[in-house]
Amino acid sequence: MSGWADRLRSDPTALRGAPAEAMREVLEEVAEAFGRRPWPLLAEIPSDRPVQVIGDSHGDWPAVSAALGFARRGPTPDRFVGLGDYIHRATRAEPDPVDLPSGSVWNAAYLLAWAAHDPDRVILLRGNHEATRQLPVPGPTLLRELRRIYPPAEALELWPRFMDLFERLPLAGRTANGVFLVHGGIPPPGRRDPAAWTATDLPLLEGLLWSDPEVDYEDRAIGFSYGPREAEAFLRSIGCRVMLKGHAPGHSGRALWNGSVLTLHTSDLFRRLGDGGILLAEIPDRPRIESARDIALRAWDGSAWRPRAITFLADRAADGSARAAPAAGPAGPGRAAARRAVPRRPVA
Ligand SMILES: [Mn+2]
Repeated sequence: MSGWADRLRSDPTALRGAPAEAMREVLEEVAEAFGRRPWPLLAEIPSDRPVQVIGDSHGDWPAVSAALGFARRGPTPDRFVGLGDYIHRATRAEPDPVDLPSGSVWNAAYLLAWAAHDPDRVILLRGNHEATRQLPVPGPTLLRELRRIYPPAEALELWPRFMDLFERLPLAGRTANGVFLVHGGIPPPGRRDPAAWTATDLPLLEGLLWSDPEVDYEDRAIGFSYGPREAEAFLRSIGCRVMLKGHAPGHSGRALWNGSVLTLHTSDLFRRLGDGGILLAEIPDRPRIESARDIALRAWDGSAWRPRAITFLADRAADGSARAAPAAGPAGPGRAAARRAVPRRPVA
């Protein structure tokens, strides 16, 4: 045991300059830990302490390590949940990671090392980018990023080791106080009972990892759209009132449907979308979470996590654009407005 995983947990770039053998050692340790204690498809997360949640990070290890540092700042660390998409900084406009070379590699290795070391407190959910061998994503970059660090044969040998580990991560999470945590959306009809979920069900993966709220739905050619009534019915069926998700960045930092869905992104790549910022959400340790109004949002300013107000959107205006909910508490007219039927677009 040469301790690479220990070093990595205190510094995401600790393996920079080390041979591929060091990364292999870390990934083997993670695989052993996951084997000793396999992750369920739905991670059940106790609410005896706050839960800090990050959205899509896409290789932004400085933001991720700052978030995990915040979660672990006290003598009793908070729980920490990642909503997926730790790798691939590619967008169609930016095929190569520029600011953080090989950021996907360091971000993934750092988070995996933590999840293996402290599975009660560090829980990584799968994003669509971690399921790319089941449902391909456009422009993946993990292998290219590995090749920048390691000789080609070593990179090609490490790549499937990363993917094997990602494919063992939970598809979603549920806190005891009623928050559903997932990368994209709700399961498609016929798959709404988590007890019947299976690891190889591609429509289930598509629903959870690729879907978007109808207001964010775009022609990805994969995934489903869902509306407020479907989302609320699913959440109630599993004992939840609120969903925290990543994936579609258009409403990052904003709560849809009067506080039932909150979207988060935790990456420099998306900091200008939605209400902007590199975000961290805190689910408090109270008995029940009724709305995103119960959740504390913070944004990273480069040195600290600053409190950030959440924008609450109710439903769609007649022109299809989202509009702000009237300012009201959970019992006010904003809540009633969210329960009205809204015009729906057919499921794609
Ligand atoms: Mn995604």
